[in-house]
Amino acid sequence: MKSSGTNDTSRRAVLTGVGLAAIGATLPPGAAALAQGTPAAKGPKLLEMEGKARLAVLGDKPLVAETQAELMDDDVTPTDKLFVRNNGQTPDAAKEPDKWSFVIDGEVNNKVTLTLGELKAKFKPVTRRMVLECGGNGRSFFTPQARGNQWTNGGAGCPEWTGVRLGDVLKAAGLKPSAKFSGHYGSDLHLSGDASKPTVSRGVPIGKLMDENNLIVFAMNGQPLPNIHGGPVRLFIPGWPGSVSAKWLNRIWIRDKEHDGPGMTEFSYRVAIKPMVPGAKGDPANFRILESMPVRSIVTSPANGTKLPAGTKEIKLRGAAWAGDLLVKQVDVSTDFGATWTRAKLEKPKNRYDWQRWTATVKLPADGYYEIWTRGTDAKGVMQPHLAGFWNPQGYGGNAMHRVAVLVG
Ligand SMILES: Nc1nc2c(c(=O)[nH]1)N[C@H]1C(S)=C(S)[C@@H](COP(=O)(O)O)O[C@H]1N2
Ligand SMILES: [Mo]
Repeated sequence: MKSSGTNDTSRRAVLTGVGLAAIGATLPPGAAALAQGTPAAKGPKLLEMEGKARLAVLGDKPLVAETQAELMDDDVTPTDKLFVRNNGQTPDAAKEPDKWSFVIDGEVNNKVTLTLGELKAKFKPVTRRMVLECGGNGRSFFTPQARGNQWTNGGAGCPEWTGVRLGDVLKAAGLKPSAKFSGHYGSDLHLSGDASKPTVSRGVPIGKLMDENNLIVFAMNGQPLPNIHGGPVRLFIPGWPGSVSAKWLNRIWIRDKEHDGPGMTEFSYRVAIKPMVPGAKGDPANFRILESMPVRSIVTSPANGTKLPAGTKEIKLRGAAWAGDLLVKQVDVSTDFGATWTRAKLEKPKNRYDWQRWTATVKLPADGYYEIWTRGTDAKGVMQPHLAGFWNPQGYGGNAMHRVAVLVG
């Protein structure tokens, strides 16, 4: 496992001293087309926000910024490196966080209103390292282009979340037998400025809602949850699209039927039941809700575009892998475009829903251009495909193998 000691930092500085732009300059146009570190290649706008690293901005209004793969090299994602995905306007930071309140209503025996202060006083805190992943992660790999933010693999991160178990709070409210689904609401203003419109409101079936890993979160990496990540209070439901994890939480509505808030209908967070023709319009009747996220493995070191000294004969790789509700069983890497594969050393997760770090050492027989490919296989034996398949209008499930280019000499 990687530690953040000085050796590591200096080693990385050497490896990433020259970026993809430099490799691009030495290659004919299009030659690096298979590699996926698109941010550097496209020269993205970088985020400038206090408390955040220079993430790649995918959109301004609403603010969406993804984490470059090489910034996902820490075992625990530092707060400044976690991606940002807003659907509406960013609210102002709460002045008195402990007075922040939310309600649980609908199909419950007792409607519950709790302030953050009460939540901390009445329920046992839990801390767990868990992956948050945007439902659209990997969308940019679809052909033809799917609608929405063009995420590469950077709509994911694995910080340490502290909160109380959602199930404990729901037990206090008492679910009625009619409880079937949840609807989550946050206090961020809709992009249009219309206060009567919820920005996004998604939910999950009661079975998933009661999972003991779900938290009502008030701290990240040991610090109060930052405003940009939904502080003072957000929901965190791991394994499923990040959009169910409402930021600035103010209401959990327990419903007697599937929730129909913005983000639940038509093609939103839905995938085709019967495979559709890429680029076709699609019929909403052919779609089901995307639940567990698919398996994904990424190379976090070296960075895409790394130039290595002439004569370099082998390279140490590091990465991460995760698979929604499932464990990752295996990670393999290739340096010859998938002709041969080497099994990586895969760590166990610290707790359920943690990502799994991996390492591997591969040989580079001669100077020249290489691509490092990685592919994960989940506990059910399902592997990442070479390309993003099962096209759908809004581009969910784009979990093509990750590929980074390196140039020796
Ligand atoms: N209230 C509210 N909650 C929200 C969102 C939002 O726009 N508003 N975005 C969702 C989406 S799509 C994702 S992927 C995650 C992103 O969380 P982050 O910005 O902390 O990374 O928050 C989810 N919760
Ligand atoms: Mo998302």
